[in-house]
Amino acid sequence: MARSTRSRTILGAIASTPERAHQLFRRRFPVVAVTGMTGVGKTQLADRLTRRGTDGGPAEVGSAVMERRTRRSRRLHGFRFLVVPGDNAATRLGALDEVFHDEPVDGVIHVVAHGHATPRRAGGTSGAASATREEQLAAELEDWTITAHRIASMAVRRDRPVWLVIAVTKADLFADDIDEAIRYYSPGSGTPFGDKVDELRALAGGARLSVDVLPVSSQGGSRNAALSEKQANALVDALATRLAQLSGHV
Ligand SMILES: Nc1nc2c(ncn2[C@@H]2O[C@H](COP(=O)(O)OP(=O)(O)O)[C@@H](O)[C@H]2O)c(=O)[nH]1
Ligand SMILES: [Mg+2]
Repeated sequence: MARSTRSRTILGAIASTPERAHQLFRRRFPVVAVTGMTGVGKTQLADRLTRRGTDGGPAEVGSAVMERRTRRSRRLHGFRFLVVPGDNAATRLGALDEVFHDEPVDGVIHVVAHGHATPRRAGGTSGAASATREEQLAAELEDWTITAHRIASMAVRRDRPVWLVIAVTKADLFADDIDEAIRYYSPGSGTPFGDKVDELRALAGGARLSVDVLPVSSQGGSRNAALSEKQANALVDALATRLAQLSGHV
């Protein structure tokens, strides 16, 4: 009797505050936006972090809709990843609004590939698309400029700090230059990208925004790969560990 009264009370409380219950459920795991231009490797990285197998064959590069992935771990130490479409379509602007304004995320993984983004063919054309590494680096910078502004405006509105991890992926493609790649994306490096990171930190305020730059690779171990599967796994694990630290899981 007492028990049924209590459960009715709890159910009643939940029913009378459906919004709160929804929020509690939604906020169980930290929410992480995954940003970056098309072809840098956002989807594969989110799949790796959530331990989804890449189901054979090359996946469709680029996506017009937000992709949602959940990393489940023991004791609620999971994450929800929202992969923002990289193409500059109307859907992207809506997705950016959603993660940085409407329901601001806890942290951001901005994915870059040191100029190794897989070019997406323009609609209606055939044959492989091509772009030089310089063009790809310039495109990454332009994409970062847009996202950095969104992160800055979110950070200044927040009452608690926001974290940013710049994930330099496809490290298997520049395994001998990983240090150089990390430097290129780092604050205080004096590179075009580093200068933009410095601007973001100045705008957001250093205490409101933490910035990490970490190498990662979603692939490795294949024939001729410069990174072994073990090395690639270690990079993914190191990234996951850092995300857990930033989210107060450990
Ligand atoms: N060599 C290499 N290729 C990768 C890596 N991650 C993704 N790719 C490839 O890059 C292309 C784009 O990856 P995808 O995750 O779809 O990029 P997105 O458009 O940012 O979501 C695909 O052909 C992937 O197979 C990586 O770590 N190393
Ligand atoms: Mg994708």
